[in-house]
Amino acid sequence: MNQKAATAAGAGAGGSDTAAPPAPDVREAHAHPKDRLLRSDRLPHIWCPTCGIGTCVSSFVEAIEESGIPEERFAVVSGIGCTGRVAGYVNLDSFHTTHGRAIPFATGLHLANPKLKVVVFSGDGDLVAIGGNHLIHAARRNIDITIICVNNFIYGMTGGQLAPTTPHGARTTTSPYGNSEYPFNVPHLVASCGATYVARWTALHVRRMKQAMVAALSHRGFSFIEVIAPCSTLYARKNRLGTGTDLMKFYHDNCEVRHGANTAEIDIGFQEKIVVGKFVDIEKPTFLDRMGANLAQRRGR
Ligand SMILES: Cc1ncc(C[n+]2csc(CCOP(=O)(O)OP(=O)(O)O)c2C)c(N)n1
Ligand code: SF4
Ligand SMILES: [Mg+2]
Repeated sequence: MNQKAATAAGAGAGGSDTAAPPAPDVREAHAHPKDRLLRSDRLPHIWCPTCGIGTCVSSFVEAIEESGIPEERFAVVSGIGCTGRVAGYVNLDSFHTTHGRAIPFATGLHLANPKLKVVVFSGDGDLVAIGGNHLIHAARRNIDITIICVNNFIYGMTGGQLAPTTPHGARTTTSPYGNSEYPFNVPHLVASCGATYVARWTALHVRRMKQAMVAALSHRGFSFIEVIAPCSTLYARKNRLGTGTDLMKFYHDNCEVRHGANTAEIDIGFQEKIVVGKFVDIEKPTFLDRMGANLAQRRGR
């Protein structure tokens, strides 16, 4: 037994006259101010260094605090993907559902208990590709839920394949010669379907993103925030866009804040200007408002 171990063993057995100081609580010593809203026992998280998803989560937990909505009223729903892991890291009632089905799951929660503040936090593939049909119908019905869509321009979790959000010309693992398709302009898609709050920010705009989240959480009706955060590992590498810092510099130099912009004019081209801002913020009866009014009318009340 070496000297150190012998001393420790002696102290532990009560054989020393100097009591050992209590072991420091490492978790407490390293407590983060947002730990209350995060499942820190699940950390470290799976996200790559410089990925924008973590930044969105940070803005989201700040928005929850700032919204004044009691935490027990929140329900967070995610689908499958890198972004889909958000549900597992927030210390709220949360649900990690199947790929593309976060919106119907969230709709069910909302209809069963309209007092809940149901938030869908998921990726572009989950919401706009496999889940696209659910997205357009939830927007059309003005279901009172909030959607936060991290658009990283690809399917991140499965290896960086082409998504319906990949900019024209961009390289992905399944488009080595560049994407020949037209991508969705997601804010325009949801706005045309009937979304009543629509905004777009990037992972650089942490404060604006948080403010948009606070606004979306207090909005009655279908609110949608697109956060542009190109996958810094797969998309950036395939397209030789540099490091996470280079991506941030790109947003800084190429984003144009244009509140109220016509969503038809905010397509995202490969390495072109990105229009950000709040595009839609209107009041309109929600799905449940319309259903209630319709039933009351039929019953003659
Ligand atoms: C029904 C079904 N189809 C396909 C998959 C495989 N899959 C898992 S995540 C994913 C795409 C993820 O892309 P996105 O939603 O954009 O999330 P990201 O990882 O980019 O954040 C796919 C195709 C699956 N899990 N389930
Ligand atoms: S693979 Fe891309 S999207 Fe997924 S965690 Fe890494 S950087 Fe983020
Ligand atoms: Mg994606």
